[in-house]
Amino acid sequence: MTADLFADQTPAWQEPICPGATVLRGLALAEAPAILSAIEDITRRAPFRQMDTPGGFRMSVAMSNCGPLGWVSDRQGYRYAAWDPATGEGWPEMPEGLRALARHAAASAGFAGFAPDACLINRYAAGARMSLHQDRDEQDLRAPIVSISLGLPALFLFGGPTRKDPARRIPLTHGDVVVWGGPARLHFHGVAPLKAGEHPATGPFRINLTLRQAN
Ligand code: MD3
Ligand code: FE
Repeated sequence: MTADLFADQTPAWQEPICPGATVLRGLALAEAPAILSAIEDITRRAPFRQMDTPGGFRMSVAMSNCGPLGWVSDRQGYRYAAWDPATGEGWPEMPEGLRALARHAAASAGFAGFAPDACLINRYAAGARMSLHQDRDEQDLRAPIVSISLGLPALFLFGGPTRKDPARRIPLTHGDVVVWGGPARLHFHGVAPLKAGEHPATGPFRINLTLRQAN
């Protein structure tokens, strides 16, 4: 008998973090050049900008969006909007390859039928960070969020359901994809200040895309 030794194991490139959260190491590596060139087109039409928080702070991360909806923040609050407040135009289209990659990643992590309508594009320069927060601006919290990391490495901080839960530090590097859903969907998370560096694909930046089902 030749039992499949690996039949009920997760492949090595899939790292479960906790129920609902899985790192898919390097899943976006092959598509990274196409994604980065799409981001250049997108951000010519919807330029990276540092948004203001409702509390009056300017975010250190620069952001843009593609897809039918985009995440925006200003003194009025956080929300998804169909128009870029900086230009009054609709957000650029979500590239089909990006949508398909996110759908495939979600399915690999156990979330079939993922249909993102929003893609937030975060750009970190040296020192930029994201403090611990929850993502709760989306209508249906049963849908996961798929994140794609490109360029300089970062330490991702992954906490629990309350702000005081200890945060694990998870290194995310060029090409890593993470799927966050189910019981992990409302966990607190953030990104430690980016270390200065130079990456062949992105120069002095880290780029993170989060694909979401916002509506
Ligand atoms: C865990 N972005 O844009 S992506 C964000 O690297 C955000 O730019 C980070 O947090 C970044 O909101 C982290 C990973 C991520 C995204 C959503 C999550 C982790 C998550 C939702 C729930 C739990
Ligand atoms: Fe988040």
